[in-house]
Amino acid sequence: MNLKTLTHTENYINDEHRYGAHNYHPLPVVLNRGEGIYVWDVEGKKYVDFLSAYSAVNQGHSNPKIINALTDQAQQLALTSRAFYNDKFSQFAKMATVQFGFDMMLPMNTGAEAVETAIKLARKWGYQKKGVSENQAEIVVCENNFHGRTTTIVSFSSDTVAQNDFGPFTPGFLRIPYNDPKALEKVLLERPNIVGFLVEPIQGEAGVNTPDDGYMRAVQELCNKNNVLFMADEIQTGIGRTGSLLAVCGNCSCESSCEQQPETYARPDVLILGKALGGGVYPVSAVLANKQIMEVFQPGEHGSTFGGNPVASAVGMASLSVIQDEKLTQNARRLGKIFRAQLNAFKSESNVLVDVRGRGLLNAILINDSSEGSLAWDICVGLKEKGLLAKPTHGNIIRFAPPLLINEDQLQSCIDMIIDTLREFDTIHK
Ligand code: IF1
Repeated sequence: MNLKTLTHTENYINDEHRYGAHNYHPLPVVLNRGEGIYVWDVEGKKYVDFLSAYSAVNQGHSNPKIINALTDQAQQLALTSRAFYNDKFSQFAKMATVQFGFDMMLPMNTGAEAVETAIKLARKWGYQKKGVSENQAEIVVCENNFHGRTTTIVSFSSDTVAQNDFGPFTPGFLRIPYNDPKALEKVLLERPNIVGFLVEPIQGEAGVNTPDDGYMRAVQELCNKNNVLFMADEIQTGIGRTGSLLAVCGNCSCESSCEQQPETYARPDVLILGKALGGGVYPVSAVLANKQIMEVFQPGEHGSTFGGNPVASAVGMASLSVIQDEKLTQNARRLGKIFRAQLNAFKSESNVLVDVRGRGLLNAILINDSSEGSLAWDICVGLKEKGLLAKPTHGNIIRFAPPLLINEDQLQSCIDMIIDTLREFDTIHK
């Protein structure tokens, strides 16, 4: 029996391995405190969080205004279900619909629940408004999509790891290549029962796959022309992350979606939000649409115990206010340009760094290794030792997504840590 005293970290990891399901492979760090862009581990070491819980912590860890909204509301009235009205949901719905430019909002909790809501909305709209025959509705999605992990959502995944052994799968979905308006035009012309096109403005899990500037605008025009709902999944890209309030806005960094950039501005029929709508403290998601679409939902046809609860609504309002009041969208746009410029400059002298991509503070680097290789993981372990937490997606891609309130000096020290670490691996991989 090895009597070596285990560290706090090892004890927690061993317990999680023993008692927790093994559905993740976390980086070997055990966190117990978060504030702003920083998190601390159980050994007292401080890190910059460069993942932001997959863009759910845009406003920073334990943002004081959001924590106050959470605790004040929790002490007042936490949960009623929507069997009764409460005094916060209507205010949240009003704030969000005005800010994003839609008539109505249906509140849910997780992103996957909001995506499932959008799928049901599009199908019901298709039967009741478009006249599609019963059970014949089809929804188009993209190769390499990620929209959540329910059995219906993984039914249309192109990722075998996300799909394996979870069948039988939900029918009624078609996959086309991403960033390919011609492929969308073709399928819309060929298939009359299509009711919706579900797409991420930037594909996060696929490795921050950033499409051509005009893609979203082309999608909107094709969907309008063919009476199909354009459904934008902004769960990861929304709420300021890409340097616009919504990534579908393209190059605009205004505080609400607008028509300032007519050539690239795009407006979905159905907007799906999540993650940072909950300010990093509470699961809050939502589907927004205009009345002639949302009205197909009648009482008792869809819902959720926690959807639109007073705490979620208070947190949702605070989360949106912080983005606006602290100009985090504009900060993401400005600092993202600095990040990509410096990483791209380093690319020319590195044999490890192959590509840099992203928009705002949703960025990723492609590492010179196969997607089955361990180099990206090893680089993330190296970054952890330097005090920066990031994690690979799909093997050879590392996503970098700090909280949007990071300042230029903090970003510069993170860029230096990243380049120094890549240089160390450049030496090894000469
Ligand atoms: C995991 C990444 C994965 C999302 C988009 C819906 C959802 C997500 C565009 C569902 C969730 C999370 C899930 C988490 C890791 C992370 C993720 F892309 F962000 F990195 F998996 F692909 N639409 N993304 O990104 O929202 O139900 O999770 O609230 O499952 O490992 P959720």
